Amino acid sequence: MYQWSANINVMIKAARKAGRSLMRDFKEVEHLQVSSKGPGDFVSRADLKAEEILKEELLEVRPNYGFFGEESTEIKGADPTRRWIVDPLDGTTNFLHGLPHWAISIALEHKGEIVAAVIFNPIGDEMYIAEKGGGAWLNDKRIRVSGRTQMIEMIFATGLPFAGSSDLPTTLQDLARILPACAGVRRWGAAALDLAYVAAGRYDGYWERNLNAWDIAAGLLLVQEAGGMSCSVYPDGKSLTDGSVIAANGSVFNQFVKVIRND
Ligand code: LIP
Repeated sequence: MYQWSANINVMIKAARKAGRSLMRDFKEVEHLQVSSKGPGDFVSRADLKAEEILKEELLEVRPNYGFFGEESTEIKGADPTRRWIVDPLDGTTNFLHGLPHWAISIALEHKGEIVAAVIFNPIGDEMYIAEKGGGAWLNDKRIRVSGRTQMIEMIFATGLPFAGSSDLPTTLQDLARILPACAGVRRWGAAALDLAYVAAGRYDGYWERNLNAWDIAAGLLLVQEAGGMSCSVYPDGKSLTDGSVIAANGSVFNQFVKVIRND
């Protein structure tokens, strides 16, 4: 097994601690579905609590690093070259509805590059880990992107716009091009896990637009370290800044990029 850096150990410990808190709250959410008030406020509090745990754990050990999380204002660190990029609860809508598909995502950025990544799915007790140059791992097993070569046999994941979002026509056009060319498209609702599944060879590829850096930072490194490729949906874009991603195994990557960009 690869010898992780101290940072990865810190990230794993933090993810497990936040995971225990979210698991306790997830059990409550089930009861709240039937209450007239619904679980909305409760889930917002669960999300905030998880981010507080992560912030405390990560900054206690690395007080000089910055912290950029979904739920709070960015903290600039004394070391401006390093920051944690954190999504305490990716797949919030799933969590809210009692659907067991959500995760904690933690990435470490150094000089603009992601160098360490942990994505934790507490329900399945799946800890995805990647470190630059150290490969990608699921618990103690090395993972790789899928070996499929024919697009028609492949399964892709994506996100679907919700609540009147303006990118619905673009998404429908994407689907019209990709669906006839592949074995299926899935929308499971947690971008971090979508990327982790590409890294683990479960999905052959994934694309989505309008995400945030915390949704994808850790997953991008996992895909890369698992032997996959990724880029922005936009020809001159950068995923971490424009929030779009196309990721896949190397055999289909160029073809997949062409389909999504409609080249
Ligand atoms: C969500 C993603 C989901 C995506 C949503 C949203 P959140 O993250 O993981 O797959 O389609 O746009 O960004 O809000 O649950 O952290």
